[in-house]
Amino acid sequence: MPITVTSPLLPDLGEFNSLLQEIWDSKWITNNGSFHKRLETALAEYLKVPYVSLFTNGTLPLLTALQALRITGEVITTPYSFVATTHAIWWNGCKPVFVDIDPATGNMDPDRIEAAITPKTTAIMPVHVYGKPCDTRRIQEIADKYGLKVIYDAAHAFGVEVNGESILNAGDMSTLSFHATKVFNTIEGGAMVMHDAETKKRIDFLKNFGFANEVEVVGPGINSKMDEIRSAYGLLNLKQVDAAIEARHQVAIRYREALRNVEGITFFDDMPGVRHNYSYFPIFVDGDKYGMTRDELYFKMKENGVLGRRYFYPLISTFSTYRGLPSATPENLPKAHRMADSVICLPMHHALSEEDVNKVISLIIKQ
Ligand code: T4K
Repeated sequence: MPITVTSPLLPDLGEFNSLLQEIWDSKWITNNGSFHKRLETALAEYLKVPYVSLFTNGTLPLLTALQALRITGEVITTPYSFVATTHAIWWNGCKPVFVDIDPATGNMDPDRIEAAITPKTTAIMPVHVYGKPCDTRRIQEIADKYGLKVIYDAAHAFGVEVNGESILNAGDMSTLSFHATKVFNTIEGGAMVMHDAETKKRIDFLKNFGFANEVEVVGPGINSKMDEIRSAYGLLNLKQVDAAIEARHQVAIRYREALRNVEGITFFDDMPGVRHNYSYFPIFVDGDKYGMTRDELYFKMKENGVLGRRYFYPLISTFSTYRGLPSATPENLPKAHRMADSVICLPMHHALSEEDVNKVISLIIKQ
């Protein structure tokens, strides 16, 4: 069996079956049913945020956030992410403006934001990449100075806290992905986090075609409601997510111990005051020092049944839709290119055995 980059956290099948029985008995399978409501409440409590609105995946809340805030013109974002971040900007008819990253975190470099602002800029869409918190205070200061909205793509940042406070409370809205490959999954799924009841109401309208009631449509909504089956599945997974995060933490500790002194291999350490979720474990390969290029190591691991992934290579700014944008040039994004060209995300999930972890390590250590 290959060792894959991740493996989904699955609820107990017996418990899931009894919730399915409840759903079957109720004959209410979607459209804001009781499991949907229960999961929203449970997640708000777990994540320490005021309001959560569930979605069918992590892409649609990004689209909906831009729509809800009536974002137009240009949106400043990072090229170092999964392509969904930039697609959401494009689908709203806005122009993505890429700024380079800070290599210390992989996140958008706040020092580069002001130079990218033009009279057409209306929002900033940063990503807490790999669940590492952005410098939310600095980003907010810039946003306030120029009157911009901030929407965080927090797809990787489930449960991440800074000094005891959820990172999801930063900005105007944050979005989450509950895809099978994420720390917390509902198979497919996602959510938006917002600060007040009025916004939650509006988002709930927008994810249901814009319907405020049977006869009134208050905006160009979409259909992106999570169904009852996935909501029930999510309720069960929520009970075991802390244990899963702790299991991931132990894997991170082991990787760090073993790889710390390997010439040409670097990785991130935990940040002070941060509750991390260990969603990914990226390493960065310096080919000259390590003696093998990133791709040589990547394919060697693959041939030996260790399926790491080069998240996030290629950079979003190099894809055909975006590469013609003025901000997409490699000269504008040297640090993002360097990171994309050196990264391998090692297998990281709750169910990795000691043997699996040792195999990954030995493939990196023994050239
Ligand atoms: N913003 C950011 C920053 C994101 O990273 C993402 C998604 C989004 C927004 C959008 O959220 P969603 O709309 O997806 O909810 C995966 C995921 O599909 C995607 O959700 C994720 N980011 C992205 C980083 O990675 P792939 O194409 O790498 O997944 P795949 O199918 O190759 O799976 C990777 C490994 O996981 C497999 O080798 C084995 C394991 N796996 C996967 C699945 C689907 C399983 O063991 N079981 C499974 O069912 O994209």
